[in-house]
Amino acid sequence: MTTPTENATAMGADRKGKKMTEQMKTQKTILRALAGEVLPTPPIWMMRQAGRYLPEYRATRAEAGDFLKLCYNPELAAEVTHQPIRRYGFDAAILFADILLVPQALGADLWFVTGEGPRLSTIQSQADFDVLKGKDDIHEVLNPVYETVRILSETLPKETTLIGFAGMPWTVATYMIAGQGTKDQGPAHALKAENTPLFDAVMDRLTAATIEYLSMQIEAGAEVVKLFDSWAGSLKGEDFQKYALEPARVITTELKKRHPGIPVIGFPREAGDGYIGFAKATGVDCVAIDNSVSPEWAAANVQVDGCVQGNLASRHMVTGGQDLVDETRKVVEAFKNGPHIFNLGHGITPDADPENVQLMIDTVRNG
Ligand code: 1CP
Repeated sequence: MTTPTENATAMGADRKGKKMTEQMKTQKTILRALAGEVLPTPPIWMMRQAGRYLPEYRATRAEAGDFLKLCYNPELAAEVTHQPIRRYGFDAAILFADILLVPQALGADLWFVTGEGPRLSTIQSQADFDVLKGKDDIHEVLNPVYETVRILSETLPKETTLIGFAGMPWTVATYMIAGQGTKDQGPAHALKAENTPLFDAVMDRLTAATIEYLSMQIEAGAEVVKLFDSWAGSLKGEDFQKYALEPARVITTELKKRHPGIPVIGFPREAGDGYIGFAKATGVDCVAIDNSVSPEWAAANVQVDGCVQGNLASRHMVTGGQDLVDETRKVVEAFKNGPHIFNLGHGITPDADPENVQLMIDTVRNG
């Protein structure tokens, strides 16, 4: 028996009944899903697909010296971006870089402590911010990233979509204010409450820098951009509107003005009810969903407005087995009547088994 979706696709129409053009049919699958097409098999990629769970990544990172040197070495950064494509044939490659390169380009000190994570100089006062304000040319530091994008746009397989990305102002600000990752983003919430003008100035500086950074990635060849707001979930009520939704709207609007047609994926992680209406309010083409909400809920409340991405729990990449297969099928099933890009709900962790990734892909593609 064919589903209504398969029927519609077979008849050459998308779910809104529009006739599909030849060009649409030959486009890359990720771009088709982002344009609102319902595909019989969802395209798939995985957050942090280039990373420590892969032995070939660990080898290239060792060759580069350390993580930051890898980010700023275009040949090696392109190599690790290719690795999961070569191994698994994902439908998209995500530029290898980090959201914390932007603070560094703005003049913050940045280093990584092995086994612990990122460390940065902090912003506690106007004087700390003024040091950064003096640094206007972010591209000086970020040029190697654009070079990585150029290499990738020339060397990726023709069916693979190249995704650029940046951290969203709130998420990046949480690291810049605290000087490290925090469980509850306490220092950023404190600065927001105690010195709102300074906090707002940091957010505005980051919003402007993010637009310039993503714009350069697009010019260099990124075909889609993703906005990572990993800590959006700790913004409640009006704060969510002001510091998650509004920056996403401003950044998306400006990018689309400069680069008409560029698809944007928004990821306000753990937004809960904040996911509802997010695409309409911001203009993003796709909302990435974490696994704190069920795929059935997301289909009913978010996918009604367009493409969604997600949302298998990343722990299945560690635990594997029948559970992985069952849960993968559930995600595919829940989203099958609308545009969907299969992904995890958050990044794959370093303790994941590469064979489980293959099992997930086989399940998505072969049922
Ligand atoms: O030791 C190592 O090799 C470093 C591990 C690592 C990797 C592989 C870090 C440090 N960053 C990255 C790459 C990375 N980071 C990518 C590349 C592309 C891919 O997905 O394959 C991307 C998109 C990111 C984005 C990123 N960095 C986010 C947003 C997404 C998310 O996971 O929520 C965040 C919050 C960061 C900060 C960061 N960078 C690295 C670490 C360990 C962290 C998190 C620190 C914390 O837990 O607070």
